[in-house]
Amino acid sequence: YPWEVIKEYKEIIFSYYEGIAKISINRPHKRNAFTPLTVKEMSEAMEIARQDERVGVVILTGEGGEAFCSGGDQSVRGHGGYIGEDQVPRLNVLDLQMQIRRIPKPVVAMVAGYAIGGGHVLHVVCDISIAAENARFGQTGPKVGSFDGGFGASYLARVVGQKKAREIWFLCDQYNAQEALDMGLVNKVVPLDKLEETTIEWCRKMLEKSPIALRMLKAAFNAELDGQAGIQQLAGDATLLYYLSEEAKEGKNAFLEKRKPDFSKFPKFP
Ligand code: 1HA
Repeated sequence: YPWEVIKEYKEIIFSYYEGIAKISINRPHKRNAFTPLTVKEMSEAMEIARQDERVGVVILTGEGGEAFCSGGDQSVRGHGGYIGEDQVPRLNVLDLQMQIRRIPKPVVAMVAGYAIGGGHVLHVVCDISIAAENARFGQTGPKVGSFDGGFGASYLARVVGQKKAREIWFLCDQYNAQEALDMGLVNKVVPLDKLEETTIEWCRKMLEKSPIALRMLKAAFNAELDGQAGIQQLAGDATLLYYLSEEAKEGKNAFLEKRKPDFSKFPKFP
């Protein structure tokens, strides 16, 4: 596929093709483990994808076919977080998880090889996960001295159930693609050489649908789980729709024209 680079980065590849933005971690020598810079670049790309009106769907993936992402780069893990050039310890992947959840467009994890640790959590928070047959899933926190008790625990439990989520975290075993499919952790498993083709096919099916309907559904799925913050997102979308109406425009116009608003002509639906 003729992906065109949207912006050049050091540790990711950010590209565009027919309504789809692809954010791909480019550290295959480290099984696509992320540093603070990788995450910063992914965050910026996600924001660009959000603002870009051409983009209807985002694919999150990793280069090389051997790993989606193996989590935080343990070689830069320091005192209180992962340390970048500025020497400041960070857990900035948590902000990226929030962005994936908040962006009002579907985000699809395209998983080849390992999705492990913080890399596993990244695919978990995506809306859809498509796995290659070589995909392997698992958490490692309790083995390497870490844990993600946020979406990594609570949302994982919503996806696979409480018993399975506790097993995944407490035992730190790895699961193959078929096992992941069986527990509802991924949507589909395909041969590695069909992974991108299938993912694009799924993206195209979503791109043919009403963007506002998809947006409202994503907000609604989140709202049930995210409490006040989830309702804020859904309510914001309700305001967006209201701003499109003549009724809302009458309020604004009356203010600008320094007159009393006349809402009498608008229906009072049962
Ligand atoms: O838990 C959190 C957080 C929680 C709250 C808030 C923020 C968080 C942020 C991050 C995280 C975490 O991600 S903790 C979990 C960190 N990740 C791991 O424990 C996975 C470590 N990697 C592995 O277990 C394995 O490498 C693997 C199962 C993914 C692949 O195994 P394989 O195919 O045998 O390859 P391997 O030889 O181990 O790896 C290839 C190279 O990549 C090795 O380097 P080399 O010896 O060639 O120099 C290996 O060291 C490197 N590598 C792989 N994963 C990582 C890594 N280097 C640093 N960090 C890694 N995560």
